[in-house]
Amino acid sequence: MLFHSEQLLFKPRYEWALGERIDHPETTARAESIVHALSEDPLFELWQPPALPAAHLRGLHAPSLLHLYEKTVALQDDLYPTVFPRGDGVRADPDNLHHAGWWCFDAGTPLNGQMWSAARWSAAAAVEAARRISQGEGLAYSLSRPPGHHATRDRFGGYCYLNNGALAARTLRKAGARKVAILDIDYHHGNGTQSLFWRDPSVLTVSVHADPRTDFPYYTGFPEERGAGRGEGFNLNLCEERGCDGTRYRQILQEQVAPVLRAFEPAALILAAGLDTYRLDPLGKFELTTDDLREVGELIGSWGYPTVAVQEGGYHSAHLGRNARALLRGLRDGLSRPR
Ligand code: SP5
Ligand code: ZN
Repeated sequence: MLFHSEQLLFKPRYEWALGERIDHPETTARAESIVHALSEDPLFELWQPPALPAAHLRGLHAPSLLHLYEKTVALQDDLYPTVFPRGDGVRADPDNLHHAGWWCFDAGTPLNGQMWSAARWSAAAAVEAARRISQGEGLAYSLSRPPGHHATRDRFGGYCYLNNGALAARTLRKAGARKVAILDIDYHHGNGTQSLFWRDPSVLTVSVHADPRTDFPYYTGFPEERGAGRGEGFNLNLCEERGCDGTRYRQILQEQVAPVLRAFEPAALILAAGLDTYRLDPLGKFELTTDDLREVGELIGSWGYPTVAVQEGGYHSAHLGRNARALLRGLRDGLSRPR
């Protein structure tokens, strides 16, 4: 498990939900729950990643977005962008925090003085996990928090600031992997990851998620989004109705995801490991149990790809640790099973 304690210093306090101010779901208790559960398990060791040079981020994210993030370290309070310009002739200045709305796509993802350090360590953990896989390990887990799969090249949103899983994929590609697949099992569509590799045939992006007509991120995640240019056909969106249970979920993985991965033949897999498909999750409306998550892990592991598991969502803090442990134990068991 890769994790840095500075990731705990970022505490978003609230978000806006249909005019109501609610407690922010993306809490430090989430990470603490996972650290606690995995520390108790002798199978997992806790490692601190090396710091990530800013240059490493620039290949994936817009310099203007990173510049804005650097500005946020001076913030004394939470900043929620409120002005979102669009259209031609708009010039946004990343030195002016009043312009932050240019780089933002929702009202749930605040900026404050602690965000940038936490987000960078979160990304550093994912990059280090990927580096370990490129050196021959079979499974590495990054406790990335804040999460990443909603972050695009130049926009933050959905509690995400840097796209940790995409950075992991790029790390593997740079280390020589010709093809990498990202499988996103978070309850929500991985819109950021989709957009980052939209035209890239060397990174297959697959996301299994709730119907965007009723669930965040609302605008994307439909099956007809398949990539473009040379990347056409290398993005797959599988939508499932609310109420989806473990049996149905594994059926989708087995019947619709496994053959696509097998045909693509990736050198490694990035698993965007959201746990908000859990039946008690306050945001997700699927019905997976802890044991289902273990079986999901085992099934994915049984496909045999060296795997970087990167934490995404999952908001039932009290059960989050044991759910992460179930998924990871399943993955490990699946990977070690003879094929
Ligand atoms: C990484 C990740 O899982 N991000 C999810 C972001 C979802 N944000 C929108 C959530 C809408 C909140 N509705 C409040 C319902 C509380 N019962
Ligand atoms: Zn999610």
